[in-house]
Amino acid sequence: MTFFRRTLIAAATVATLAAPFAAMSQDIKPRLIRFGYGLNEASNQGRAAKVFADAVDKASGGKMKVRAIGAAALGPDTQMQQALIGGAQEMMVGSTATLVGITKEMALWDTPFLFSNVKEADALLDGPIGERIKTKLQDKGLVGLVYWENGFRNLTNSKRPVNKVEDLDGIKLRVMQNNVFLTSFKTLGANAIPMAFSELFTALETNTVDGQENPFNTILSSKFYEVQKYLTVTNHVYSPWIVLVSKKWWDGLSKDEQKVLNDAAKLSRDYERKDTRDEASKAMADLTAKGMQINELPRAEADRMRNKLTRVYAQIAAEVGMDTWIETQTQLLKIRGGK
Ligand code: TK8
Repeated sequence: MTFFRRTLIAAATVATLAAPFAAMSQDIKPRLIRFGYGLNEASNQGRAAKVFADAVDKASGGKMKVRAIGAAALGPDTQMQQALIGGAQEMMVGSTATLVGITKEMALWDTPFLFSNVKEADALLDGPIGERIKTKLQDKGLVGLVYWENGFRNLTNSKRPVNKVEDLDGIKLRVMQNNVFLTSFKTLGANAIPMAFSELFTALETNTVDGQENPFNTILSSKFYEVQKYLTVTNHVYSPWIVLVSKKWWDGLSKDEQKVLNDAAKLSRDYERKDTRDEASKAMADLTAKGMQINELPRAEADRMRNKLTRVYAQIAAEVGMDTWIETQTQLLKIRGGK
């Protein structure tokens, strides 16, 4: 092959790759995407935000730049959601639980003990039900790209090990700003206090609250082991995170730019779930080494919790709609039967 031909082919390849962004080539400034999140940079959330940012940079040939901003520096989840709706911020990742005030169907994911393993979670979140609930956000000014894994939530506190439901009595427990969580933990006897995640460490440190509940990964990355002695493995609910875009801003993007974000989001999701699961599988040993006293909630006690929460299940079914509720149960039975 002559040098000339090779150069021509190379030039043609570059042209093809760059074609979607040809229209933008007059723009000197890349599109800046502020991507906010609540946890530290050194967390599963922070690592995946970086993977997302790198993927967007690469796929857009540097024409789209994601600035990942962690530690709730752009505000807690609920504040960022409003900034996205208003168009003052482009993207974020956060809990689906704090979105329920905007899109009530998100409450489905708050259902205690809904999933028994991550396979079930992936199937439901990435399947038609997860998609439909995500689409509902669009009426409210948000575009949901993908679900990331926050994880199965466990309980920590500074008072005592929780071996039975009654051990929760009177424990001042921070919960997310979400009615299902609030009602559930009140029903179980805790003194449940809704609070933004960004205020949680200080609240634990100053004993404004005695405890909280989050997945292993967050207990580690947010250093809750410094201010909490007891960890009870409850797996009481599987929490997703959702990657959100301001619809106002999204509607101004070209189809190719939207594709860059969609593809990078999927890539970040696959990375994030794997990373989270790897980290979670080692977390018990890590947290024990950090001095936490860990116990597992006996199965019979988990069943007692579930039974006490009957009213909460009815409340969720009403919020998400009976069709979706029944379809969810049907899907889960199918997955479980297929094992
Ligand atoms: C991080 C939160 C966190 C959530 C919570 O911003 O608030 O407890 O589990 O992951 O979204």
